[in-house]
Amino acid sequence: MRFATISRTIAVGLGLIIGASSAEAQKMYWTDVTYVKRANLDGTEVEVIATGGAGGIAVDVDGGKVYWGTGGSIRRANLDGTNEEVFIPNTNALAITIDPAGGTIYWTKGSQVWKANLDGTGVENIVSPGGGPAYGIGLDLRRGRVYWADNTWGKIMRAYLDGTGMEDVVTGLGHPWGVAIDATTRKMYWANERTGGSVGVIQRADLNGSNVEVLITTGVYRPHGIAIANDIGKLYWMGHAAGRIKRANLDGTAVEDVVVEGGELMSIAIDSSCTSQDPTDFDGDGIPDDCDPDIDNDGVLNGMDVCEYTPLGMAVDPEGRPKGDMNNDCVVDGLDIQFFVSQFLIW
Ligand SMILES: [Ca+2]
Ligand SMILES: [Ca+2]
Ligand SMILES: [Ca+2]
Ligand SMILES: [Ca+2]
Repeated sequence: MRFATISRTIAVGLGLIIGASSAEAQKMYWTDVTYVKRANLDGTEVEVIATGGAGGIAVDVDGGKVYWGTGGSIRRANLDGTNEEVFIPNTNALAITIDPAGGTIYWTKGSQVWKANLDGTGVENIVSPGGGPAYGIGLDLRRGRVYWADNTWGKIMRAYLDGTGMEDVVTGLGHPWGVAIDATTRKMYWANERTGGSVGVIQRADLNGSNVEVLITTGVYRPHGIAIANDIGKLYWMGHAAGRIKRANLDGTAVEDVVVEGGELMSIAIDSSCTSQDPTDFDGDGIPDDCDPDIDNDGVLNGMDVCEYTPLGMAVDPEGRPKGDMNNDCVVDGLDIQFFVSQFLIW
């Protein structure tokens, strides 16, 4: 998996230089109410890869699998649709996202968030907020959080990857649908399918919920799914009411149609969902920090680490703090000895 990530990054880099052939072109995958389809990012080569879509969709390009919800189960197949199988039975996955490096899938079922390992084990309900359906979900692996949009409550919520720390991030929205996270720029984008009397807007905010802005107001067509293609700096969304896949620059400019097919378009995923504009790789494991669920390789997930980074190779306690860190500053040095002695002197 590690080498696949590296080779993928190299392939993308070469593709930008020499012009990728169609066989290597990045793809977008989507569900409508009947099919699962894919196409190149410029909208060419649309093909049906499965029937029975309607729910969420996510791509694990390193593992070579696409996952989608049918209403009754999560199914998966190879990227070309072959070897289709039931992955998780008896669940209605409205939105799906994948942490390829961590080998984990997250999905919404009603207002709940569930997770499982990509080998199908460890199925777990991590939060049950009790709102309406959540059609959008996204991961900020760098800070170890999962985000989702409650369509009825009109808000974006988040929690740590184990479900603890659930909180509202943005409230008072109309009916938010898809959510896309850009960990590098610390921004989240969402599709608001109805707000006030309008047929929807595309919005964004900082990952902590501040600086909410309306990015795109015209030609959004009651937007549903949304996804970011970091390699080309584009934002894609499903124009549900017009059967169109639209895209724009990340600042909202240059809005254009990419696919015009009719039908009710639901969710979209892009096969670079865990690439990053920032190549920083603190622990040197080949996974950029933005995509690495454990940046310092201490075995504790980002967001659950008490210390943001622990020295590589240093023994840590179960919270991700270096052993021997007496004064809780995440560094083991002479200050810890001073702290220890001062405690001793007090007694
Ligand atoms: Ca790394
Ligand atoms: Ca790591
Ligand atoms: Ca860690
Ligand atoms: Ca210390």
